[in-house]
Amino acid sequence: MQFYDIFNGDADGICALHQLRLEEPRSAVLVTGAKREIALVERADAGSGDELTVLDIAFSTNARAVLRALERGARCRYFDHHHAGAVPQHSNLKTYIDTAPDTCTSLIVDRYLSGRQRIWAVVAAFGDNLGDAARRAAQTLKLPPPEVDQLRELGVCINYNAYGECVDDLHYHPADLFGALSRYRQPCEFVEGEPIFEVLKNGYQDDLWRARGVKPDLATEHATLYVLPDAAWSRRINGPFGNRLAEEHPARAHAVLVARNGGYLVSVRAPLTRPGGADELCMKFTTGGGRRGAAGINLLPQEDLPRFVDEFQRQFAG
Ligand SMILES: [Mn+2]
Repeated sequence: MQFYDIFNGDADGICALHQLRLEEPRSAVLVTGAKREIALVERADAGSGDELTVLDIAFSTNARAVLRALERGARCRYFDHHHAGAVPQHSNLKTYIDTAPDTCTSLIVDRYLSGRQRIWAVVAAFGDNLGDAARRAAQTLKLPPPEVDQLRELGVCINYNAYGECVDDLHYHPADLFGALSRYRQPCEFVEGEPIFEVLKNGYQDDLWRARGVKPDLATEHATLYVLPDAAWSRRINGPFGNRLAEEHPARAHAVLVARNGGYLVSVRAPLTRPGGADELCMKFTTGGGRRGAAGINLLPQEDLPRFVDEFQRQFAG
């Protein structure tokens, strides 16, 4: 029998798994990738008696692979907060799915573990740009404000590492980042003692500085749109840049596009003050998906750009 830990390569996926493994240590085959690589369950060759733990990737994208694993006699626990589609009933499938805009997979795992590793859920919620939810969870831990700031910085840096077209764009393969993180019981030990943290922090600041130099292509009271050039740094920063803009202008929607293969990679952030509609907008395009507050399109064809700009403005007209 084999265990498979299948998780999104961002802060939420990594911290969700870390919480579970601190409580239930086990060695497992790790299946993960860049943030946009979400069809991960099909990469696990699960059979009879095997156990899959799936974290922070949309059920809708993985439903067929989950069903196939169940038919072969595997068991599956599924934790997520993305748009799920229809979820089948099966005695060997346990799902913990909550698509509320103020939760994330690590907060769902926090509930599952009755808060026993909550400090990592705080890191993850900051990583998913759920600042209010992160601070609410942090409050129950009675942490001093500088420590909360440190958790925020860690969440942002781990999340930043996951963006990119493929793992070649990333500073660290998410499986290796999880491996490094899994040696630390406390986030402050990782921040203070792990060289990887410095690398991510510096990379984030460099990439953000370059993005700050780009002028928006559209800037209205309700919606701002940027197009970044075709470069690895653009693909790493487009999502974190969107998060940062959302925090600076919480009543505004943001779209950050990256020129790519005759089209664009798209990252959309709904206004933080009205966190809805990002998934709805992106799902109007073939390769779009995500959650209500934050969503994306893997490849928006060049000819669809005017339609996207129209739909983006209409979705967040105020
Ligand atoms: Mn997430």
